[in-house]
Amino acid sequence: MVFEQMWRDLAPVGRSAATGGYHRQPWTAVDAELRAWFREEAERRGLAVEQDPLGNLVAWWRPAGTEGARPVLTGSHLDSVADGGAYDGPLGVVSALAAVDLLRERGTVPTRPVGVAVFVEEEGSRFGLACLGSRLATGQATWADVRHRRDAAGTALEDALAAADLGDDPAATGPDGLRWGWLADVEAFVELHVEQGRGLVDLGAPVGVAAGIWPHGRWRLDVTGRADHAGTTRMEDRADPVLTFAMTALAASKQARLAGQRATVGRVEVHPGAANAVPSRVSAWLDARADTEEALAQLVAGIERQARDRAARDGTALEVTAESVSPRIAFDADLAQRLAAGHERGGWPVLWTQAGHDAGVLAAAGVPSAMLFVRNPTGVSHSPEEHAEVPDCLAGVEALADALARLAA
Ligand code: HGY
Ligand code: MN
Ligand code: MN
Ligand code: MN
Repeated sequence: MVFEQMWRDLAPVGRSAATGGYHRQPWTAVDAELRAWFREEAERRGLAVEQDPLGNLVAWWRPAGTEGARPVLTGSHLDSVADGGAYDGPLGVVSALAAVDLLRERGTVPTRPVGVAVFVEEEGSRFGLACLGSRLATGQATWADVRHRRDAAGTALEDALAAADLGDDPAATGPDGLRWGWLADVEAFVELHVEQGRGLVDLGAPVGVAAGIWPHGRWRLDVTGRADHAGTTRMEDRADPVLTFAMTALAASKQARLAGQRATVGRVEVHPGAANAVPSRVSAWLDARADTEEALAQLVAGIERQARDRAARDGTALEVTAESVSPRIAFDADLAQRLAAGHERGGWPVLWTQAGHDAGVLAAAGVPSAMLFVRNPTGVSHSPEEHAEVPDCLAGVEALADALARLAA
């Protein structure tokens, strides 16, 4: 079956032999391979591929007579977190292409153009800003805001992009050049995604519909202390930023747990990184999520307060920088209802998610957006363990095809 064939073709791209996880960072050789795969699949189907200067892609199915009609958009992303799973992102892209196939098999001819989109750097795994591609496409970030961002190796985004040689210069297109003016005319965007928790397992449903996304964001914590000898420096004479960091990570976990919210420190850099030296600086990334914007602000402020108290005790200096913040998103209720109700088995459950998505960014820009989730048996995501069973994936393709048929008819 075509779905499984596409899945097999993608499987080795960016896969670590050691862990089975994926390393699919934007503007790398692996990214070029993913991009080529998508182009080939689109062209095989006679879809016209457009690429913006950042590398966002849209493959268009434009049957005769759809000129001038408001388009319907689907798709997702192909990038991954470091050592991520196979499904987060690619499932939405593969399912979108499979849904086009299914509509054609059924003889459904849409009366609107149908676009399959691939947004770049959704995870923000390279340059720190989640949903970079869709933020730029919708004007929620500008090229001037982001061009000087650096990855872990110190490469600036503008240089990474130039090296990727996508054939277009984002700087030359001007501050608004990346904006997709036509997005304002989109009838609906439906992103299919693997579920990243156990909501559908608990509900016993293969497919669900997203009600909305919790507000969430990333904050960079830079703690500066004083480098010194690990042996000769008395414990009371140190200014050790690792202590400030460690107590902050504990405080973050405790505060989030008590409040029923989420706080994670998934990335830490200790400088200069010598086992026998008191470190000079720690950079840590706090990911925090909460059910309301007020609760999120309170959570982050509470963590910051404890970090500052601790820094004062340790003789270190703390700097907090917001790297990316996403507001609470309630998806178009009407659209969600139509997606949920439109199934012969009596409808799909509707559920909230704590994970960010390009659909959230498009929704924030005023594009009527919705999401379909496919059951994940263990709920594990952002990990090589992430999984979805083929029958559930096929149910997802069907649900997406049904949604597209209704929206584009
Ligand atoms: O990090 C997230 O929420 C998402 O999976 N991009
Ligand atoms: Mn993800
Ligand atoms: Mn994703
Ligand atoms: Mn020595």
